[in-house]
Amino acid sequence: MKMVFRWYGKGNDTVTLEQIKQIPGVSGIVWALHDIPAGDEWPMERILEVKKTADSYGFNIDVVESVNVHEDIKLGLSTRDVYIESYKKTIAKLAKVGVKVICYNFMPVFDWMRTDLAKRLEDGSTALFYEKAKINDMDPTELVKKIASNPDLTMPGWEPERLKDLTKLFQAYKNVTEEDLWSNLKYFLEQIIPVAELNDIKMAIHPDDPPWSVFGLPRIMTHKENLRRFLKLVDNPYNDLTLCSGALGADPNNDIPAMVREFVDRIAFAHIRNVGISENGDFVETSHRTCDGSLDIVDIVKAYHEGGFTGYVRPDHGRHIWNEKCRPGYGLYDRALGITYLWGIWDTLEKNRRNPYSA
Ligand code: CS2
Ligand code: MN
Repeated sequence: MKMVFRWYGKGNDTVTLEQIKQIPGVSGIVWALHDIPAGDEWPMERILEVKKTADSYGFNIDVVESVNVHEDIKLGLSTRDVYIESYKKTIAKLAKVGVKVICYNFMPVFDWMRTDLAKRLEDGSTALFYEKAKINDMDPTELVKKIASNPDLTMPGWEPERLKDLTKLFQAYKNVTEEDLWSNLKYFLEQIIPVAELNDIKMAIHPDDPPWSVFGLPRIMTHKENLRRFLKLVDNPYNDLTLCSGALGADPNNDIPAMVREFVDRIAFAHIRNVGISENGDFVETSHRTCDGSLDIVDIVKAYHEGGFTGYVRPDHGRHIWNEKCRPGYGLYDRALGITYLWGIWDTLEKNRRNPYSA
């Protein structure tokens, strides 16, 4: 496995490249041009800037997370072709700097959803938390009003332009069914995958987080049958998965180690983190340790190792520990601790006794 670390860019991240450099076994940064609106073509000079910075630290920039998909593509509007064309041009540009994987998602309107970004855990740290009833009972128009009156109310991953007119977006999705979303995703993939293949870049869709419909919006990347269906939409090795254990794992019916064993040859990018799931469906993010959450992280890493996984791995989110002030889920300390835990499991399986100081 190739360990990488998500970095939001200079001035946009509390974590520095110097700090990332000192985390054991990190070979690359996972990056994106987060200020470029979904649907716009990425400027080459900006891409080259990232390459230059990463090179100066000896990091690869093989994985982009994400080139976001414009809402019109998800909605299947006639305007989608313009955005698909610009997506193709961005793929070709990213290939020029050696990108190997592009992560994206096909969640309508929102990216990941939580109800509390700083839930206090018993050890005094805080973490991202989802209270199922709160979302199920929330009238989406209430949320729209809340966001409209409080522009700061956003979440990492929520693109500002999507939040600008939520009322219009909710309206647009009123009659969009899961089957509509499937056919719009197929249309997108049929256009994009040949370009990805030509540029030797794997497209790796991130599952829905949480893996169920929120506010009545359709969500389809939610469980193993849908992952099977997805891989068949365009059955091509460049049409791959970002298998996120924490996103899919929030549904206790999703057996993550079994999913890894089934899909490992079509997983280009692994997000490995743990979640603690309550009886009532709430979940809180925990340390990476198996014994701290509901997922068997040891068996998940074992499944990747058994499958001879050579793709990219990141520790996804971490708790906020030692009073670290950071982007929710994206502090330095707990993601670094998570990485050493993942390496510990992997090295044990590899019987990794390499001694760099031996003659
Ligand atoms: C990420 C997602 O922060 C996260 O949980 O895994 O926001 C992911 O970057 C997007 O859904 C992928 O496009
Ligand atoms: Mn993830």
